[in-house]
Amino acid sequence: MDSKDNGVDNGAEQSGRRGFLSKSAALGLAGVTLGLVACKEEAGAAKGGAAAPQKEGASKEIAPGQLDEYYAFISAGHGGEARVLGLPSGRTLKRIPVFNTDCMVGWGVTNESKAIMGTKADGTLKYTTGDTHHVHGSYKDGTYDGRWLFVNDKIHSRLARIRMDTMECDKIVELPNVMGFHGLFTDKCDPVDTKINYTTRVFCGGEFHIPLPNDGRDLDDPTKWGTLFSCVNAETMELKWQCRIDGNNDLVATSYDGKLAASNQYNTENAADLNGMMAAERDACVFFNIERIEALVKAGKFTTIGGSKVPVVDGRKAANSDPKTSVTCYVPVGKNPHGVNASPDGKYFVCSGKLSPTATVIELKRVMAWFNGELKEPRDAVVAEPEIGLGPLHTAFDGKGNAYTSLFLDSQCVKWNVDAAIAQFKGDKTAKVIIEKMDVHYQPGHNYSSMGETKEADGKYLNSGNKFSKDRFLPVGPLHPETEQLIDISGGKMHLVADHTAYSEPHDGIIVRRDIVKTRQIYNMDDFPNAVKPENAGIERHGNKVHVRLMSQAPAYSMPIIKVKKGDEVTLTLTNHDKVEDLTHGCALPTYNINFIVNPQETKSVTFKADHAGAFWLYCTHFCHALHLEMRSRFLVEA
Ligand code: CUK
Ligand code: CUA
Ligand code: CA
Repeated sequence: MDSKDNGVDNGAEQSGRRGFLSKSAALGLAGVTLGLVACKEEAGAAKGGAAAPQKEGASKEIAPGQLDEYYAFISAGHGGEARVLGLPSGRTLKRIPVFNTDCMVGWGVTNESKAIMGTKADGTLKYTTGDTHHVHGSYKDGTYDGRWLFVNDKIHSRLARIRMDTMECDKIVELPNVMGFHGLFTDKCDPVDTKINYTTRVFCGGEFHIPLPNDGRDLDDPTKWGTLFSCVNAETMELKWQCRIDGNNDLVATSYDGKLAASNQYNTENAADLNGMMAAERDACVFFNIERIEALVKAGKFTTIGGSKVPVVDGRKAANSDPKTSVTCYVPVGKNPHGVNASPDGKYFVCSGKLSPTATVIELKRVMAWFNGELKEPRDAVVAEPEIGLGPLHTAFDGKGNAYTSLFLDSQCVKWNVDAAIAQFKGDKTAKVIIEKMDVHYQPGHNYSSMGETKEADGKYLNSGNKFSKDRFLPVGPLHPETEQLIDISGGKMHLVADHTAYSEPHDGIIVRRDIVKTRQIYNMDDFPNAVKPENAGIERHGNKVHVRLMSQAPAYSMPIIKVKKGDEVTLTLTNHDKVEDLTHGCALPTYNINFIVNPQETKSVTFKADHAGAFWLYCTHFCHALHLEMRSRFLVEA
C-alpha cells in the first residue's frame, strides 16, 4: 500500500513494517489476507505536501505559559513508575514512583514510603523492581471522579493506588496466588445497588498459570496449574474475592452498569509453551457475573488456597455448566486476542485479534441474556467481527461510534465504525467498516483517546503508544526512545499532531480532562501524626535509640548540630514548616544513603544505624532559597 495516502512520510517505516511482517510469517501469519481498504486521501491533506503534519503540529502547540487541556496518566512498564503528562504538549509534568525507588522524592528511602511498599524483617524493601502496565481512574456516574488512579505491577502481582490530589501512591497490596497480574480495571457502579454509582472495586487479571498453591507441588504437570481473577476493595485495598478460571487473563474491561467484568484470554489451551498457546483456532473473552460471584462469597460457597484467607469462587467451565447459575461466560474470539475495551455507549466490548486480523465485538446485553438462559451459546453474543488489519492489539473510541485499533504488525492505526461492522456481520455488503488507516511510527501497542474510557469520550485526541521509534529521533545508543504519537481525531480525518518521546516503556494510559483533576498544593501539617513542631523538636534518647526531630524553614534546619553516638539507631523526622506553594526542601545525609524531600507542611522520617563515626553534612538538595547551598547542619557521630 502507498504510504503517501496518509500524508505522513516515506519509505523508512515501510521497510520497518516489512521487517515485522517477516517476523509475523515466522509466527505462522503468512497467508493472512490483508483486508485493507486504501484510504483515498489526497497527499498532504490539502495543507501542502510533506510539511502538512508539521503544520498541523504547530497549530496544536501550547505556547510558553499556556496550560494543557488534558492530563495523561501513563504507565512506565518495567520502570515501575507512573507518569503524568500534559496533552497536547506532551510535557512531562510528574513521575510518580510506585514500585520503583526514587531519590528525588525519597520513595523507598523514607519510613513512610517503605511502609507502603512493604519491607522484610530487617527493614529493607521486600521488592525493588516493578512492571507497570495499566493505569485506570476511579469513576462516578460513568466518568472519572478525580479521586484515585490504580496501577498494576505485573512482576510481583501488586496493585497500587495513587491519590489524584497529591499524585502520590498511598497503598499497595500484593495479590496471593497470582503470577503476572496484567490487566486491571476499576468498576463503575455496584452490580446491585445502583445508588453506588462510583468505583468500589478494582478487578485484576492473573496472566500466568501456576500451581495453586505455588508451594512446590505439581511442578512437572502444568495441566494442574491455574489462574485467578481478583477483586480488590478500592477503599480499603483489601482482597474481596478471587475467581479461578480455565485459561488465562490478559487485559480487563468493565461494564458501565457494574454487572460485568471481562478478560481476554490468549491461552485458552492452558498450554505451557508458545506453540501450545497458539494451538486453538479461537480463544475467548471470559465474562464474570459480579453479582453472582459476590452472592456465592456471601453464602460461603467458596474455597481458599494455601495460607490465603481470600474466598476463591470456581469459575471453571466444569463447575459452570448451567448458564442460570454460572459465574463465568466464555465468549469465543479471534486467535490469541490482546486487549478488551468497553465502548463509551456502554453497549459493547471489543476484543482485538492479535494473531487474527479481526476485532470481535461482543454485545453486553447478549452476554447478560446468556446468563439469564435466554441466549443459546456464548458465541451468539458476538455481533461483529470485522477484518481490520494485521496484529490488532488495543481499541480506543471517540464517542461518535468509531473505534480506533492499533495494528502492531501493520504499524498503523485503523479507524473503523462499530455500527457498520455490526451491519456487515448481519450481511450488509455495502457497509463501510474501515474509515481510515494511518501509519504510525512504529509498531503501536496501546492507544487511548481523550476521555475515551468514559461516557464523556470527546473524540479530540488519540495517543498511539508506539513500541519502536527507529528513525524518528536522534539516536541515543542501542535503545531508542519510544514514540508516543498524538493524533487529532476531532475532524473527519486523523492528523498527526506530534511525536513525543517516551522513556521505555509505557504501555497503557488514560487522557483526563484537566477540570476533573483537583490537586492539593500544600499539605496540612496535622495530617502527619509524627509532625515535628517547636514544642517537640530536638533530640530524644532512649538507650541507643535516638529520635532526631528536625524542622526546615528556608534557608535553615532547626538544629545546626545533631550529635549521636556510633552504634545508635537513629530516627530522623523532618517537618517542612514553609507554607509557600512549591517551597520544598531536601534532606541528604552523605555516607548514610539518605536522600528525600519534604513539601510544604509535610513530614517524613528515616531510620538508620549510625555506624560510621565522623562529621557528615546533612544538606538541602532542593533549590529553595538564595541561601540554599548554606542550608545544612552538622551530623556528628562520636566514635
Ligand atoms: S499490554 Cu503492553 S501494549 Cu501490558 Cu496493556 Cu498491550
Ligand atoms: Cu532548603 Cu534548599
Ligand atoms: Ca491461544
